[in-house]
Amino acid sequence: MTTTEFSSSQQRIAELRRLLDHYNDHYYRLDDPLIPDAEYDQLFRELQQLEADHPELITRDSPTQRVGAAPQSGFQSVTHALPMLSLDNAFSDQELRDFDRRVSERLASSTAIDYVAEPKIDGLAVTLRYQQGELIRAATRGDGTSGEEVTHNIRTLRTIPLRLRGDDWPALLEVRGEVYISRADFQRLNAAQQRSGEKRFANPRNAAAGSLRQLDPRICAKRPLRFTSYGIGEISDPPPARYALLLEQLDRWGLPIAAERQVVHGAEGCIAYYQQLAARRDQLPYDIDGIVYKVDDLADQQRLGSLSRAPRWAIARKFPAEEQSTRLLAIDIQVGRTGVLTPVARLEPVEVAGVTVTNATLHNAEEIARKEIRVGDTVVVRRAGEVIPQVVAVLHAERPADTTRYCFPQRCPVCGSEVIRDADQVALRCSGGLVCAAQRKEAIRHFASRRAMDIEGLGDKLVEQLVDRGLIHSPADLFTLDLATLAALERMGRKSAENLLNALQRAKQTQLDRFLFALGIREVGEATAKALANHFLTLEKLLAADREALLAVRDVGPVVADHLLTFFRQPDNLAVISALRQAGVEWPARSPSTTTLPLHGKTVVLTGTLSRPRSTIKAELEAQGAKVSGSISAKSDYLIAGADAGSKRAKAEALGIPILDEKGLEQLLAGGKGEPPP
Ligand code: 9MJ
Repeated sequence: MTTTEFSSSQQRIAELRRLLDHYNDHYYRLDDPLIPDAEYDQLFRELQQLEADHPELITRDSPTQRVGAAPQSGFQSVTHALPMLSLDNAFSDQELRDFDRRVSERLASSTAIDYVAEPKIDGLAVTLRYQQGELIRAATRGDGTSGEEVTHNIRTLRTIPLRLRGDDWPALLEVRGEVYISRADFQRLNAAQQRSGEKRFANPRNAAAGSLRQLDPRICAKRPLRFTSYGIGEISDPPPARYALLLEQLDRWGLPIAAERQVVHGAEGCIAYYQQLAARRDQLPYDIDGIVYKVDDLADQQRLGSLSRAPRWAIARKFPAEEQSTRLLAIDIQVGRTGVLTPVARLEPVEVAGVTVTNATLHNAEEIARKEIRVGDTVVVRRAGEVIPQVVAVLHAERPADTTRYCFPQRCPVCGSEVIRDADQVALRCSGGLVCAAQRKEAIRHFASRRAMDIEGLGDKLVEQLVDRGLIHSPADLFTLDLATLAALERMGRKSAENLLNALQRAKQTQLDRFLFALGIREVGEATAKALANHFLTLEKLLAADREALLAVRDVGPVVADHLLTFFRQPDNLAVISALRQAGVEWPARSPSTTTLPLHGKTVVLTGTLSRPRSTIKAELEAQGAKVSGSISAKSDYLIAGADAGSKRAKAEALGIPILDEKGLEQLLAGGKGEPPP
């Protein structure tokens, strides 16, 4: 080795130590991770390798010689009677086989070694000291030699017994395991943090660590911490002969153990277990970052012994990291089928859990603001299981100087229409409706669907082709297609083209309610479309209706009324409707006399001051088939009399016509809403 090579190794070692110390401090002490764990692991391994190549450069303060953070002031330091070891990692099946071979060789074993395989829970290692069966002290792992006393907080964990069950426990027992938060509890905790205006936690591990670090046990008591046992420290009696039996013993004493643990044989047994658990990883109630394999025979564990940092009898097989960091190159806006604008991160390609990721969802404008995401940032991307990759955090320390806050577009990037915010929803939406290219395909599919215009033979693929080739822009354009154009499309013969044209021809004869449903107005389903058609009878009357008139329709509340107004206010939507009618789309006239509406044939007169506008009440009565007349006569069926009713009331009384107050009116209308009288 040349002196230049040596000095460059020396420099890199110094740099790695500085970086790792910095990241460690943020991760452990500040609960503010700066890089994903996988990246940390990678740097750590690089340092380990360099130090292995240059043992003369190892110093006592190297991160490889001191895992974890030093105890802080405010907590009592506890020196562990037996060191709390960490685990060596295997990142591939081969590294696992190498581990198994080393174990076999050291034990001079001719048969497959038995291991206990268990999930590697991503939490916080602690040790619990039981004397005469009573929990007397709990401490965090710290640097493995000494940690912090957290008895006051650990006592608040309901999964940890304050007194061991049974009476066969040793006088002194130290139990080791992991404190963690389940995924579901974590979601609830973060939602609560947000509601009370407090900082959300980056992940369950950090939430667990932050909780144990509380000086006030009342705070920790409110955190959903759990515990699982995976070993022992000091013990006054000899333990069982096998690790699997030890776990069962701990279980009997009332300590939680992992349900997924399993005895496996040899390296191949280990690998089979890995594959099986990796497939179930997303269904587990807690985050795991790998699998731990431990030699089952405790006497063999003794014989194998430990290195300074980790035992020779155990190894952690790490899963491919679900999180990686990469650069955010741009934020694009995707327009979904209902017009919802979804920001999508364009990323510098990065491999996450075995797949190259170039895009990730940013959910919505609020999420971008909450996470303070900017174009140019280095972001943490997470891809768990089949879930779409997500940007989970920004590494603020790596933000370039020239970035600016992201501004969400105020106009649809596809059609230029105004972007609107849903009432009490976070989604931003393009108001372009039928004319927005991105919404067009979906709108046309919906328009053609069986319960809408029922255009047979107009499948998804065909709509796709027609829109992509610019042959149709709106549902109205469907009716302008000709045989030559259709027959020239992919997978379209002359016969299918003819069939489609016939189907289009047939579809022109429709019903008003089907037509309204086919327009795809938000929240106007079949039932609402029918109610609108029955109420207004003609499209013209519906188009002319103001908010109040719309609210008079049964089934129409403020939200639907606003959707209708927004839709019919768009000139482009009106142009599409007009073009459809020009093309010959028509429906039979709907008239109250031809329907079997509940108040059909009844004449009602209104008088006096009513609590709602007369026009509204009139519309409601008419919607149910009643005729509303201005003057009382022998032919009148009801007089609805409000306050200060004058001569009409007197006349009705004289003629013996039923007089209803507003309550009576409501009953009349309510009665009419049910099935028509026989
Ligand atoms: C976790 N984190 O689940 C160990 N661990 O054993 C399990 N950690 C461990 N075992 C010895 N299951 C040192 C650490």
